Amino acid sequence: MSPAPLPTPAVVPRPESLTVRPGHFALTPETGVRAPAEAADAAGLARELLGVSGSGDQLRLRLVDEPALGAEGYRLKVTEDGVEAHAAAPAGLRWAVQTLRQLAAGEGRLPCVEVLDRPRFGWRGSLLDVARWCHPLPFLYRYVDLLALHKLNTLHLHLTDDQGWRFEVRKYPLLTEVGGFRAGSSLGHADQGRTDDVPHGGFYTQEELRDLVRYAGRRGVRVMPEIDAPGHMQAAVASYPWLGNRPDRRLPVRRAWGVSRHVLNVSDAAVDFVCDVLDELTDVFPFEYVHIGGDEVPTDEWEASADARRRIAAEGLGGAGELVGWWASRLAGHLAARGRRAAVWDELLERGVPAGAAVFAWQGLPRVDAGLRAGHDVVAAPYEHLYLDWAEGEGPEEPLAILSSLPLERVYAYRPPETVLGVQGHLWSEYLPTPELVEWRAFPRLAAVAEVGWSGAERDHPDFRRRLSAHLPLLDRLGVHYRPPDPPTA
Ligand code: TNX
Repeated sequence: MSPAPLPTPAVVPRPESLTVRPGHFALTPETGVRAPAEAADAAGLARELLGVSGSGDQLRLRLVDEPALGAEGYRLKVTEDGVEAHAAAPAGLRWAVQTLRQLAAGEGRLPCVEVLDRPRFGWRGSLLDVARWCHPLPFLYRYVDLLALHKLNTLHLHLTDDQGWRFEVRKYPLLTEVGGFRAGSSLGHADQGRTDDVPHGGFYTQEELRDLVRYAGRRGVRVMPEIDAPGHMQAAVASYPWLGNRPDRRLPVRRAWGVSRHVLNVSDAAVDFVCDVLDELTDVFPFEYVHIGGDEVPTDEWEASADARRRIAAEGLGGAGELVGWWASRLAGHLAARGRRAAVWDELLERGVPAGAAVFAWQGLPRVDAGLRAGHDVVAAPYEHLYLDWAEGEGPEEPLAILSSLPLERVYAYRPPETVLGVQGHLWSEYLPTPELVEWRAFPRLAAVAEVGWSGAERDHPDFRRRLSAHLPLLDRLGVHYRPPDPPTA
Protein backbone atom coordinates (compact mmCIF):
# COMPACT_ATOMS: atom_id res chain seq x y z
CA MET A 1 0.00 0.00 0.00
CA SER A 2 1.35 3.43 -0.85
CA PRO A 3 1.56 5.92 2.02
CA ALA A 4 -1.19 8.51 2.41
CA PRO A 5 -0.38 11.64 0.41
CA LEU A 6 1.17 14.43 2.44
CA PRO A 7 -1.31 17.24 3.11
CA THR A 8 -0.48 20.28 0.98
CA PRO A 9 -0.02 23.32 3.22
CA ALA A 10 -2.18 26.31 2.47
CA VAL A 11 -0.30 29.36 1.28
CA VAL A 12 -2.22 32.40 0.01
CA PRO A 13 -1.36 33.77 -2.50
CA ARG A 14 -0.41 30.51 -4.20
CA PRO A 15 3.36 30.13 -4.64
CA GLU A 16 4.77 29.40 -8.07
CA SER A 17 5.74 25.94 -6.83
CA LEU A 18 5.55 24.17 -3.53
CA THR A 19 6.64 20.60 -2.84
CA VAL A 20 5.96 18.90 0.47
CA ARG A 21 8.41 16.41 1.97
CA PRO A 22 7.90 14.16 4.96
CA GLY A 23 8.79 15.62 8.34
CA HIS A 24 8.66 18.87 10.28
CA PHE A 25 10.84 21.52 11.78
CA ALA A 26 9.67 22.82 15.14
CA LEU A 27 10.09 26.53 15.74
CA THR A 28 10.75 27.31 19.38
CA PRO A 29 11.66 30.54 21.16
CA GLU A 30 15.26 29.20 21.13
CA THR A 31 15.35 29.01 17.32
CA GLY A 32 17.89 31.52 16.05
CA VAL A 33 17.82 33.68 12.91
CA ARG A 34 20.93 34.43 10.85
CA ALA A 35 20.93 37.06 8.13
CA PRO A 36 23.33 39.51 6.49
CA ALA A 37 23.16 43.14 7.57
CA GLU A 38 21.24 44.14 4.40
CA ALA A 39 18.46 41.76 5.42
CA ALA A 40 18.18 42.98 9.00
CA ASP A 41 14.52 43.98 8.44
CA ALA A 42 13.59 40.51 7.25
CA ALA A 43 15.45 38.95 10.18
CA GLY A 44 13.63 41.26 12.60
CA LEU A 45 10.33 40.34 10.99
CA ALA A 46 11.13 36.65 11.31
CA ARG A 47 11.86 37.04 15.02
CA GLU A 48 8.71 39.06 15.58
CA LEU A 49 6.25 37.12 13.44
CA LEU A 50 7.55 33.63 14.13
CA GLY A 51 8.22 34.26 17.82
CA VAL A 52 11.85 33.11 17.74
CA SER A 53 14.71 34.85 19.52
CA GLY A 54 17.49 32.29 20.02
CA SER A 55 21.15 32.77 19.16
CA GLY A 56 21.60 29.80 16.82
CA ASP A 57 21.30 29.77 13.04
CA GLN A 58 18.50 27.30 12.36
CA LEU A 59 16.70 29.92 10.27
CA ARG A 60 19.10 31.23 7.65
CA LEU A 61 18.22 34.14 5.37
CA ARG A 62 20.61 34.71 2.48
CA LEU A 63 20.97 37.13 -0.38
CA VAL A 64 22.07 35.28 -3.50
CA ASP A 65 23.05 36.30 -7.00
CA GLU A 66 20.05 34.76 -8.73
CA PRO A 67 18.54 37.41 -11.03
CA ALA A 68 15.67 35.09 -12.01
CA LEU A 69 14.20 35.64 -8.56
CA GLY A 70 13.67 39.31 -9.41
CA ALA A 71 13.07 42.04 -6.88
CA GLU A 72 10.59 40.10 -4.75
CA GLY A 73 11.03 36.39 -5.44
CA TYR A 74 12.49 33.86 -3.02
CA ARG A 75 13.31 30.20 -2.49
CA LEU A 76 12.57 28.43 0.71
CA LYS A 77 13.68 25.06 1.99
CA VAL A 78 12.44 23.65 5.27
CA THR A 79 14.13 20.45 6.44
CA GLU A 80 14.11 18.73 9.80
CA ASP A 81 17.34 20.59 10.59
CA GLY A 82 16.22 24.10 9.83
CA VAL A 83 15.15 26.67 7.28
CA GLU A 84 17.00 28.23 4.35
CA ALA A 85 15.51 31.25 2.58
CA HIS A 86 17.22 32.73 -0.47
CA ALA A 87 16.38 35.87 -2.39
CA ALA A 88 18.12 38.26 -4.74
CA ALA A 89 16.94 41.27 -2.71
CA PRO A 90 15.75 41.89 0.86
CA ALA A 91 12.12 42.21 -0.28
CA GLY A 92 12.12 38.54 -1.29
CA LEU A 93 13.31 37.51 2.16
CA ARG A 94 10.45 39.46 3.74
CA TRP A 95 7.94 37.54 1.63
CA ALA A 96 9.69 34.28 2.53
CA VAL A 97 9.07 35.16 6.18
CA GLN A 98 5.37 35.74 5.47
CA THR A 99 5.21 32.33 3.81
CA LEU A 100 6.83 30.78 6.89
CA ARG A 101 4.26 32.55 9.04
CA GLN A 102 1.48 30.96 7.02
CA LEU A 103 3.18 27.55 7.00
CA ALA A 104 3.59 27.65 10.77
CA ALA A 105 -0.12 28.49 11.04
CA GLY A 106 0.34 29.67 14.60
CA GLU A 107 1.45 26.23 15.79
CA GLY A 108 5.18 26.67 15.43
CA ARG A 109 5.50 23.49 13.35
CA LEU A 110 6.78 23.96 9.85
CA PRO A 111 6.15 21.15 7.38
CA CYS A 112 9.22 20.26 5.33
CA VAL A 113 8.78 21.98 1.99
CA GLU A 114 10.58 23.39 -0.97
CA VAL A 115 9.15 26.58 -2.36
CA LEU A 116 10.03 28.69 -5.38
CA ASP A 117 8.02 31.84 -5.55
CA ARG A 118 7.86 35.23 -7.27
CA PRO A 119 5.10 37.68 -8.11
CA ARG A 120 3.31 38.01 -11.41
CA PHE A 121 2.89 41.79 -11.00
CA GLY A 122 5.12 44.27 -9.21
CA TRP A 123 2.21 46.43 -8.00
CA ARG A 124 -0.23 44.75 -5.63
CA GLY A 125 -2.20 47.10 -3.50
CA SER A 126 -5.22 48.23 -1.64
CA LEU A 127 -6.78 51.66 -1.45
CA LEU A 128 -8.01 52.60 2.00
CA ASP A 129 -10.24 55.67 2.19
CA VAL A 130 -9.56 57.45 5.47
CA ALA A 131 -11.21 60.67 4.28
CA ARG A 132 -14.89 59.66 4.54
CA TRP A 133 -14.20 58.12 7.95
CA CYS A 134 -11.01 58.87 9.81
CA HIS A 135 -9.94 55.38 10.79
CA PRO A 136 -7.82 55.19 13.95
CA LEU A 137 -4.07 55.16 13.45
CA PRO A 138 -3.58 51.75 15.15
CA PHE A 139 -5.92 50.29 12.53
CA LEU A 140 -3.69 51.61 9.76
CA TYR A 141 -0.80 49.67 11.30
CA ARG A 142 -2.93 46.56 11.50
CA TYR A 143 -4.05 47.01 7.90
CA VAL A 144 -0.41 47.24 6.80
CA ASP A 145 0.28 43.98 8.66
CA LEU A 146 -2.61 42.28 6.92
CA LEU A 147 -1.47 43.53 3.51
CA ALA A 148 2.03 42.18 4.17
CA LEU A 149 0.65 38.83 5.33
CA HIS A 150 -0.84 38.50 1.82
CA LYS A 151 2.28 39.83 0.04
CA LEU A 152 0.45 42.97 -1.01
CA ASN A 153 3.12 45.65 -1.33
CA THR A 154 1.21 48.94 -1.68
CA LEU A 155 -1.12 50.87 0.60
CA HIS A 156 -2.92 53.62 -1.33
CA LEU A 157 -4.05 56.09 1.35
CA HIS A 158 -6.91 58.28 0.15
CA LEU A 159 -6.29 61.20 2.52
CA THR A 160 -8.60 63.97 1.35
CA ASP A 161 -12.13 64.28 0.07
CA ASP A 162 -15.27 66.43 0.23
CA GLN A 163 -16.14 64.94 3.63
CA GLY A 164 -12.79 65.32 5.37
CA TRP A 165 -9.12 66.34 5.15
CA ARG A 166 -6.81 64.01 7.11
CA PHE A 167 -3.25 65.16 6.30
CA GLU A 168 -1.66 67.79 8.54
CA VAL A 169 -0.30 70.66 6.41
CA ARG A 170 1.84 73.04 8.45
CA LYS A 171 1.51 75.92 6.03
CA TYR A 172 -2.30 75.69 5.98
CA PRO A 173 -3.46 74.61 9.45
CA LEU A 174 -7.14 75.19 8.70
CA LEU A 175 -7.12 72.19 6.35
CA THR A 176 -7.24 69.95 9.38
CA GLU A 177 -8.65 72.39 11.97
CA VAL A 178 -11.67 73.12 9.79
CA GLY A 179 -11.47 70.58 6.96
CA GLY A 180 -10.85 67.65 9.30
CA PHE A 181 -14.30 67.87 10.88
CA ARG A 182 -17.88 67.69 9.64
CA ALA A 183 -21.18 68.25 11.41
CA GLY A 184 -22.90 65.06 10.28
CA SER A 185 -22.91 62.21 7.78
CA SER A 186 -25.27 60.49 5.38
CA LEU A 187 -27.93 58.56 7.23
CA GLY A 188 -28.73 55.29 5.51
CA HIS A 189 -27.92 55.07 1.81
CA ALA A 190 -26.94 58.42 0.30
CA ASP A 191 -29.63 57.90 -2.39
CA GLN A 192 -32.21 58.57 0.33
CA GLY A 193 -30.82 62.07 0.77
CA ARG A 194 -30.87 62.14 4.58
CA THR A 195 -28.07 63.20 6.91
CA ASP A 196 -27.57 63.05 10.67
CA ASP A 197 -26.12 65.60 13.11
CA VAL A 198 -23.43 63.40 14.58
CA PRO A 199 -20.10 65.21 14.23
CA HIS A 200 -17.13 63.28 12.92
CA GLY A 201 -13.53 64.18 12.35
CA GLY A 202 -9.85 63.68 12.92
CA PHE A 203 -6.55 63.79 11.10
CA TYR A 204 -3.05 62.37 11.16
CA THR A 205 0.01 64.44 11.99
CA GLN A 206 3.03 64.30 9.71
CA GLU A 207 5.00 62.58 12.48
CA GLU A 208 2.33 59.90 12.83
CA LEU A 209 2.35 59.23 9.11
CA ARG A 210 6.16 59.19 8.95
CA ASP A 211 6.18 56.49 11.61
CA LEU A 212 3.52 54.54 9.73
CA VAL A 213 5.56 54.75 6.52
CA ARG A 214 8.66 53.47 8.34
CA TYR A 215 6.70 50.61 9.87
CA ALA A 216 5.19 49.69 6.51
CA GLY A 217 8.61 49.88 4.84
CA ARG A 218 10.04 47.32 7.26
CA ARG A 219 7.27 44.98 6.12
CA GLY A 220 7.78 45.61 2.40
CA VAL A 221 4.70 47.82 2.06
CA ARG A 222 5.03 51.15 0.25
CA VAL A 223 2.54 53.86 1.06
CA MET A 224 1.19 55.97 -1.82
CA PRO A 225 -0.68 59.04 -0.55
CA GLU A 226 -3.52 60.62 -2.51
CA ILE A 227 -4.54 64.26 -2.52
CA ASP A 228 -7.60 64.24 -4.75
CA ALA A 229 -7.85 67.38 -6.95
CA PRO A 230 -9.44 69.47 -8.40
CA GLY A 231 -12.74 67.79 -7.47
CA HIS A 232 -13.45 66.01 -4.18
CA MET A 233 -12.04 69.16 -2.57
CA GLN A 234 -14.96 70.61 -0.64
CA ALA A 235 -13.18 70.14 2.71
CA ALA A 236 -10.32 72.32 1.42
CA VAL A 237 -12.71 74.94 0.04
CA ALA A 238 -14.52 74.96 3.40
CA SER A 239 -11.16 75.67 5.07
CA TYR A 240 -9.96 78.33 2.60
CA PRO A 241 -12.93 79.75 0.66
CA TRP A 242 -10.63 81.59 -1.79
CA LEU A 243 -9.84 78.17 -3.31
CA GLY A 244 -13.42 77.88 -4.55
CA ASN A 245 -15.24 79.45 -7.45
CA ARG A 246 -17.34 81.79 -5.30
CA PRO A 247 -15.06 83.26 -2.61
CA ASP A 248 -18.04 85.15 -1.13
CA ARG A 249 -19.69 81.83 -0.30
CA ARG A 250 -19.01 79.80 2.88
CA LEU A 251 -19.28 76.06 2.37
CA PRO A 252 -19.32 73.48 5.14
CA VAL A 253 -17.29 70.28 5.01
CA ARG A 254 -19.71 68.04 3.13
CA ARG A 255 -21.90 65.65 5.13
CA ALA A 256 -23.51 63.56 2.40
CA TRP A 257 -21.73 60.92 0.32
CA GLY A 258 -21.72 61.45 -3.41
CA VAL A 259 -19.96 63.94 -5.64
CA SER A 260 -19.76 67.61 -4.66
CA ARG A 261 -20.18 70.20 -7.41
CA HIS A 262 -17.88 72.54 -5.51
CA VAL A 263 -14.44 72.19 -7.05
CA LEU A 264 -11.20 74.20 -6.92
CA ASN A 265 -10.97 77.31 -9.05
CA VAL A 266 -8.36 77.57 -11.79
CA SER A 267 -6.20 80.40 -10.43
CA ASP A 268 -2.43 80.18 -10.15
CA ALA A 269 -2.93 80.74 -6.42
CA ALA A 270 -5.05 77.58 -6.13
CA VAL A 271 -2.46 75.57 -8.07
CA ASP A 272 0.33 76.94 -5.88
CA PHE A 273 -1.68 75.99 -2.82
CA VAL A 274 -1.96 72.34 -3.88
CA CYS A 275 1.73 72.33 -4.88
CA ASP A 276 2.61 73.52 -1.36
CA VAL A 277 0.52 70.66 0.01
CA LEU A 278 2.35 68.23 -2.29
CA ASP A 279 5.70 69.53 -1.02
CA GLU A 280 4.79 68.70 2.56
CA LEU A 281 3.30 65.39 1.41
CA THR A 282 6.42 64.27 -0.46
CA ASP A 283 8.44 65.12 2.64
CA VAL A 284 6.45 62.54 4.58
CA PHE A 285 5.91 59.88 1.90
CA PRO A 286 9.11 58.81 0.09
CA PHE A 287 7.36 56.52 -2.42
CA GLU A 288 8.01 57.38 -6.07
CA TYR A 289 4.31 57.80 -6.87
CA VAL A 290 1.92 60.41 -5.51
CA HIS A 291 -1.74 60.11 -6.47
CA ILE A 292 -3.28 63.43 -7.49
CA GLY A 293 -6.83 62.21 -8.12
CA GLY A 294 -8.73 63.78 -11.00
CA ASP A 295 -11.89 61.66 -10.73
CA GLU A 296 -15.48 62.84 -10.86
CA VAL A 297 -14.99 66.55 -11.46
CA PRO A 298 -18.29 68.31 -12.26
CA THR A 299 -17.58 71.33 -14.47
CA ASP A 300 -20.75 73.42 -13.72
CA GLU A 301 -18.88 75.95 -11.57
CA TRP A 302 -16.20 76.45 -14.20
CA GLU A 303 -18.76 76.85 -16.97
CA ALA A 304 -20.34 79.64 -14.92
CA SER A 305 -17.01 81.33 -14.16
CA ALA A 306 -15.45 84.14 -16.18
CA ASP A 307 -12.03 83.27 -14.72
CA ALA A 308 -12.36 79.69 -15.94
CA ARG A 309 -13.39 80.87 -19.40
CA ARG A 310 -10.33 83.11 -19.48
CA ARG A 311 -8.11 80.20 -18.45
CA ILE A 312 -9.61 77.97 -21.16
CA ALA A 313 -8.88 80.64 -23.79
CA ALA A 314 -5.40 81.45 -22.49
CA GLU A 315 -4.35 77.79 -22.48
CA GLY A 316 -6.08 77.01 -25.77
CA LEU A 317 -8.22 74.30 -24.21
CA GLY A 318 -11.23 72.70 -25.87
CA GLY A 319 -13.61 73.32 -22.97
CA ALA A 320 -14.16 73.16 -19.23
CA GLY A 321 -13.57 69.39 -19.13
CA GLU A 322 -9.99 69.89 -20.25
CA LEU A 323 -9.34 72.04 -17.20
CA VAL A 324 -9.14 68.76 -15.30
CA GLY A 325 -6.21 67.73 -17.51
CA TRP A 326 -4.71 71.19 -17.13
CA TRP A 327 -4.87 70.87 -13.34
CA ALA A 328 -3.30 67.40 -13.47
CA SER A 329 -0.47 68.49 -15.72
CA ARG A 330 0.41 71.42 -13.44
CA LEU A 331 0.53 69.14 -10.40
CA ALA A 332 2.34 66.32 -12.22
CA GLY A 333 4.93 68.81 -13.50
CA HIS A 334 5.52 70.02 -9.97
CA LEU A 335 6.01 66.44 -8.78
CA ALA A 336 8.29 65.60 -11.71
CA ALA A 337 10.55 68.54 -10.82
CA ARG A 338 10.95 66.85 -7.42
CA GLY A 339 11.71 63.45 -8.90
CA ARG A 340 8.27 61.98 -8.31
CA ARG A 341 5.67 60.47 -10.59
CA ALA A 342 1.98 61.28 -10.59
CA ALA A 343 -0.84 58.77 -10.46
CA VAL A 344 -4.27 59.79 -11.78
CA TRP A 345 -7.75 58.29 -12.07
CA ASP A 346 -8.88 57.08 -15.50
CA GLU A 347 -11.10 60.13 -16.12
CA LEU A 348 -7.88 61.77 -17.33
CA LEU A 349 -7.85 59.46 -20.38
CA GLU A 350 -10.32 61.84 -22.00
CA ARG A 351 -9.03 64.96 -20.33
CA GLY A 352 -5.29 64.64 -20.76
CA VAL A 353 -3.02 62.25 -18.87
CA PRO A 354 0.10 64.15 -17.79
CA ALA A 355 3.37 62.90 -19.29
CA GLY A 356 4.76 59.98 -17.28
CA ALA A 357 1.71 59.57 -15.05
CA ALA A 358 0.28 56.16 -14.18
CA VAL A 359 -3.43 55.69 -14.84
CA PHE A 360 -5.59 54.01 -12.22
CA ALA A 361 -8.40 52.36 -14.17
CA TRP A 362 -11.47 52.04 -12.01
CA GLN A 363 -14.53 52.56 -14.26
CA GLY A 364 -14.74 49.01 -15.49
CA LEU A 365 -12.72 46.55 -17.56
CA PRO A 366 -12.72 48.56 -20.82
CA ARG A 367 -10.91 51.39 -19.02
CA VAL A 368 -7.97 49.10 -18.26
CA ASP A 369 -7.63 48.33 -21.96
CA ALA A 370 -8.14 51.97 -22.93
CA GLY A 371 -5.29 53.03 -20.65
CA LEU A 372 -2.98 50.38 -22.05
CA ARG A 373 -3.94 51.16 -25.65
CA ALA A 374 -3.05 54.79 -25.07
CA GLY A 375 0.39 53.63 -23.98
CA HIS A 376 0.18 54.44 -20.28
CA ASP A 377 1.33 52.56 -17.24
CA VAL A 378 -1.89 51.20 -15.78
CA VAL A 379 -2.87 49.96 -12.36
CA ALA A 380 -6.04 47.91 -12.74
CA ALA A 381 -8.87 48.31 -10.24
CA PRO A 382 -11.95 47.67 -12.40
CA TYR A 383 -14.96 48.01 -10.17
CA GLU A 384 -16.78 44.88 -11.30
CA HIS A 385 -13.90 42.79 -9.91
CA LEU A 386 -11.98 44.84 -7.37
CA TYR A 387 -14.33 47.29 -5.60
CA LEU A 388 -14.37 45.70 -2.19
CA ASP A 389 -16.62 48.45 -0.80
CA TRP A 390 -19.45 46.72 -2.70
CA ALA A 391 -21.38 44.19 -0.62
CA GLU A 392 -20.20 40.64 -1.11
CA GLY A 393 -23.67 39.11 -1.23
CA GLU A 394 -27.28 40.17 -1.70
CA GLY A 395 -28.65 38.86 1.61
CA PRO A 396 -30.61 41.00 4.07
CA GLU A 397 -27.93 40.40 6.73
CA GLU A 398 -25.35 42.21 4.57
CA PRO A 399 -24.38 45.57 6.12
CA LEU A 400 -25.42 48.62 4.06
CA ALA A 401 -23.17 49.14 1.04
CA ILE A 402 -22.92 51.54 -1.88
CA LEU A 403 -23.76 48.72 -4.31
CA SER A 404 -24.06 44.98 -4.45
CA SER A 405 -22.80 42.52 -5.09
CA LEU A 406 -19.23 41.42 -5.63
CA PRO A 407 -18.78 37.79 -4.60
CA LEU A 408 -15.41 36.31 -3.73
CA GLU A 409 -15.46 34.21 -6.91
CA ARG A 410 -15.68 37.29 -9.10
CA VAL A 411 -12.67 38.89 -7.41
CA TYR A 412 -10.68 35.67 -7.80
CA ALA A 413 -11.79 35.31 -11.45
CA TYR A 414 -10.21 38.60 -12.57
CA ARG A 415 -7.44 38.05 -15.10
CA PRO A 416 -5.65 41.34 -15.73
CA PRO A 417 -3.83 41.90 -19.00
CA GLU A 418 -0.17 40.87 -18.76
CA THR A 419 0.99 44.44 -19.37
CA VAL A 420 -0.53 46.25 -16.39
CA LEU A 421 1.72 47.38 -13.55
CA GLY A 422 -0.59 45.50 -11.25
CA VAL A 423 -3.85 45.52 -9.34
CA GLN A 424 -5.52 47.11 -6.35
CA GLY A 425 -8.55 46.21 -4.24
CA HIS A 426 -10.40 49.38 -3.23
CA LEU A 427 -12.00 50.06 0.13
CA TRP A 428 -13.90 53.31 -0.22
CA SER A 429 -15.28 53.98 3.21
CA GLU A 430 -18.61 55.80 2.86
CA TYR A 431 -20.36 52.75 4.28
CA LEU A 432 -17.40 51.53 6.33
CA PRO A 433 -17.39 53.73 9.43
CA THR A 434 -15.48 51.28 11.65
CA PRO A 435 -12.37 49.11 11.33
CA GLU A 436 -14.55 46.04 11.92
CA LEU A 437 -16.62 46.84 8.83
CA VAL A 438 -13.49 47.52 6.77
CA GLU A 439 -12.19 44.09 7.73
CA TRP A 440 -15.58 42.51 6.99
CA ARG A 441 -15.50 43.85 3.46
CA ALA A 442 -11.77 43.41 2.92
CA PHE A 443 -11.43 39.78 3.99
CA PRO A 444 -11.23 37.31 2.54
CA ARG A 445 -11.74 39.13 -0.78
CA LEU A 446 -8.40 40.91 -0.41
CA ALA A 447 -6.77 37.47 -0.25
CA ALA A 448 -8.24 36.89 -3.72
CA VAL A 449 -6.85 40.25 -4.90
CA ALA A 450 -3.46 39.17 -3.57
CA GLU A 451 -3.70 35.95 -5.54
CA VAL A 452 -4.72 37.82 -8.72
CA GLY A 453 -1.68 40.07 -8.31
CA TRP A 454 0.89 37.53 -7.19
CA SER A 455 0.07 34.14 -8.67
CA GLY A 456 0.01 32.88 -12.25
CA ALA A 457 -2.82 33.50 -14.67
CA GLU A 458 -4.46 30.09 -14.33
CA ARG A 459 -7.48 29.88 -12.03
CA ASP A 460 -8.45 26.88 -9.92
CA HIS A 461 -11.33 27.92 -7.76
CA PRO A 462 -11.64 24.71 -5.69
CA ASP A 463 -7.92 24.87 -4.93
CA PHE A 464 -8.22 28.53 -3.88
CA ARG A 465 -11.15 27.67 -1.63
CA ARG A 466 -9.27 24.78 -0.05
CA ARG A 467 -6.24 26.94 0.72
CA LEU A 468 -8.48 29.72 1.92
CA SER A 469 -10.30 27.54 4.43
CA ALA A 470 -6.93 26.53 5.86
CA HIS A 471 -5.88 30.22 5.88
CA LEU A 472 -8.94 31.55 7.71
CA PRO A 473 -7.90 30.06 11.08
CA LEU A 474 -4.79 32.26 10.89
CA LEU A 475 -7.03 35.30 10.32
CA ASP A 476 -9.09 34.08 13.30
CA ARG A 477 -5.99 33.97 15.45
CA LEU A 478 -5.14 37.50 14.38
CA GLY A 479 -8.66 38.58 15.36
CA VAL A 480 -9.60 39.67 11.84
CA HIS A 481 -13.30 40.45 11.58
CA TYR A 482 -13.67 38.77 8.19
CA ARG A 483 -16.87 37.76 6.44
CA PRO A 484 -17.14 33.95 6.41
CA PRO A 485 -17.20 33.01 2.74
CA ASP A 486 -20.49 31.80 1.25
CA PRO A 487 -20.38 28.23 -0.05
CA PRO A 488 -18.91 28.13 -3.56
CA THR A 489 -21.59 28.66 -6.21
CA ALA A 490 -20.51 26.13 -8.80
C1 TNX B 1 -16.10 56.53 -6.99
S1 TNX B 1 -13.37 55.31 -7.57
C2 TNX B 1 -15.10 57.29 -6.41
C3 TNX B 1 -15.05 57.48 -4.95
C4 TNX B 1 -16.20 56.76 -4.27
C5 TNX B 1 -16.40 55.41 -4.93
C6 TNX B 1 -17.42 54.56 -4.27
C7 TNX B 1 -13.13 56.84 -7.63
C8 TNX B 1 -11.91 57.27 -8.26
N1 TNX B 1 -14.02 57.74 -7.13
O1 TNX B 1 -15.05 58.85 -4.62
O2 TNX B 1 -15.89 56.61 -2.93
O3 TNX B 1 -16.78 55.61 -6.27
O4 TNX B 1 -17.34 53.22 -4.74
